[in-house]
Amino acid sequence: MKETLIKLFKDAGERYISGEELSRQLGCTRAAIWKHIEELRKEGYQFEAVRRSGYRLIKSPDILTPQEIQYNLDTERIGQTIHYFKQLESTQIVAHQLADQGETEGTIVIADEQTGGRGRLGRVWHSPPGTGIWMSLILKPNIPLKMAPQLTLLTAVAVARAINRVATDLDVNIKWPNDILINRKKICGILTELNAESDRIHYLVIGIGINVNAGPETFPHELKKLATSLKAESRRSFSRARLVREICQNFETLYNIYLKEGFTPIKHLWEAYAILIGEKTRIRTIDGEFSGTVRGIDEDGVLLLELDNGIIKKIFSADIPLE
Ligand code: BT5
Repeated sequence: MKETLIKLFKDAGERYISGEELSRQLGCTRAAIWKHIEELRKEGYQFEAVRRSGYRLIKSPDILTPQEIQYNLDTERIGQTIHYFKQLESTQIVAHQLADQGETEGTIVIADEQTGGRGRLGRVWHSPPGTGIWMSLILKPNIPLKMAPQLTLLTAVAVARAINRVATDLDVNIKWPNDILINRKKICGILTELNAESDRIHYLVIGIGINVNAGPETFPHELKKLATSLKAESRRSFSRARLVREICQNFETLYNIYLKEGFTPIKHLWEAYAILIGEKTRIRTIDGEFSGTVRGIDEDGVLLLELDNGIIKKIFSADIPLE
């Protein structure tokens, strides 16, 4: 009911909708409509009520409820089911539980705040309330296990393109394998986790964390130099729901291309956003530290580092510090 009400108001734009029209469209009494409008007001929706004309929606809150994200969402699978929580330990945990119970591909778990947001290797992901996007996407691709890291790169391209759609003036970069940067500071991190058996992937959970409306002063001390947000870079606020919608749409487009044509077209798109290519760097891996020049990625999405002795070393997983 609330969803339909919001859709009616959004579709009406500036136009007032009379109580009579609302009760006819929704098939309930005017008293019931009034009750729903009061509930929406409590969620932060602002209505203007004018005698004889009716109501119109003048402002929607910056919230991540399914009704906000799914308004005009043009996808077949991605984001068609959304589980929204005000607070969670980590959206990854809930997405794994749902996937274990057979939840369908494209389902999203999203939270306004995470109390135990996680990065790779048990690192902490700072996820305060009200300003960021903390979401996990369930996928069930029929691909060999070793291809799974390609989906991290695909996700990075989808997020970079989505950011470009809402903030056309910002220069977005991808740092292999899982960081999105603006002005060489981290705005988004991606965490790909999977459940697989021998070479069969049961499902993947792709976690996406984006700093959207956080003021730069709100980052903890250790992140101040490393992290940024869309607001800090552009001095304006963004609708988080719209950005999630853009991510869903861009992701679905790229994912369909990937499933049909493989990684090559995604690789080309990825390269257009990549930083560090041609730069000299030091890379930390579990086998030790290597220094050399980044030459790009291969057809599998593996990083190619030209060592100082000219040998090309394949890097499957690593951290690349930014100097
Ligand atoms: C990542 O790990 O970058 C993956 C982050 C994934 C977060 C999402 S949020 C939704 C979903 N649910 C979760 O629990 N997680 C996923 P990694 O490459 O290991 O980077 C972690 C490092 O990034 C930390 O050690 C910090 O240095 C830095 N960091 C932590 N919080 C940050 C933030 N909000 N913005 C920028 N950098 C941050």
